[in-house]
Amino acid sequence: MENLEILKSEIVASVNKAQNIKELEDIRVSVLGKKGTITELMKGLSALSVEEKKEMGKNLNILKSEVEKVLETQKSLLEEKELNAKLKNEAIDVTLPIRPENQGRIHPVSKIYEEVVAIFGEMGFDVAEGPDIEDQFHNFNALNMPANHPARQMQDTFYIPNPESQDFDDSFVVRTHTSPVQIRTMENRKPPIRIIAPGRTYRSDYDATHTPMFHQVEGLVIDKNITLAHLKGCLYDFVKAFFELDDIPVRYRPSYFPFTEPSAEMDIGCKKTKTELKIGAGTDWLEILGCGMVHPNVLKAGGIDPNEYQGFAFGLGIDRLAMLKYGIPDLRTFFESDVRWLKHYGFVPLDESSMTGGLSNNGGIAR
Ligand code: 2NM
Repeated sequence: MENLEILKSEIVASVNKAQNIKELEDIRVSVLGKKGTITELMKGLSALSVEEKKEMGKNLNILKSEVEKVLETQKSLLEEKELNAKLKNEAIDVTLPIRPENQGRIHPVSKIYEEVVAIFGEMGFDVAEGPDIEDQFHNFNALNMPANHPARQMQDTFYIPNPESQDFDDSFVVRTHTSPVQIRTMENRKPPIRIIAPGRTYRSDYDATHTPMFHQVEGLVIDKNITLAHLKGCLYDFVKAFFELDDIPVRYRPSYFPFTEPSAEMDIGCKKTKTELKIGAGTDWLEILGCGMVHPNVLKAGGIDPNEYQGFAFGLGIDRLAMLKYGIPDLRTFFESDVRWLKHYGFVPLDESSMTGGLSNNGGIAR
């Protein structure tokens, strides 16, 4: 019994002296392992008389559980010590500047998106959003595109089956434009309405200037007595701000969209040479966006009385604008996630786009 007390104090002393988990584990094995001190003593029990066996067995069990407890306590102590050391060792000072060569870049699409939002935001437009997956009412019917309209044909639109209906008219689509957001806005808000709807859009098309997913910004203004003059003034201010020019030649060509009447395409003046495109001067024209006065049928579909309210709308492709503004020749490279490409065409983060702080900064590309 006395020997066991001495043994216990020896073990406890060595356990408390252990400096790390490895040392502690060695001690555990030397005491409780297959050939450990306590294990050996337990093996020796069989040689004892029944009375001695009972007494000694009980004491050994008590010793064993006491030793286990001490080992456990010391283990969690050492683990905490090691964790704290590791945390101290691996601490990261998040306030330090990062190495420039490792700094991430803002994608040109994000940059244009921010610029367009900044410009129209300044003019008092709200940003509206809607789902990428739409029903055909919001994507087509409400936009004055009846069931047999060419743009509804299979080759342009990605359809998604409706699990609850076999009827093709009930199938969903991934939106082919952001116009359904305008319809949802008309349904949910009362005029005056002044919104832009930026976001992803999808069409089955793939070449150097078309990708199946692309980005659009569409705008919608609805109020009493809105005319084509409001449209022209608004879009003129936009292109001046966007191309960072005090003046820029613009022209409108008559066009057709099912959702506007009249409809037009807006061109800006430019000079095209074999190697360069100079915007804002010259005798050439560059198509920038589509626009028009919202068709009465569209207003009606959105729950707005066309006899009381009028509106104008416009739509532009963000990807196309990015290609133009930054001279990027192939749209497909936008979505290849190549970090070398992003390093070349991307923008330094935190160079925020604002009307007062400069839209694109440094004339554009960060190097
Ligand atoms: C364009 C061109 C012209 C347009 C119309 C509407 C709505 F929903 F208000 F009728 N949203 N977007 C529109 C008009 C879009 O994109 C080239």
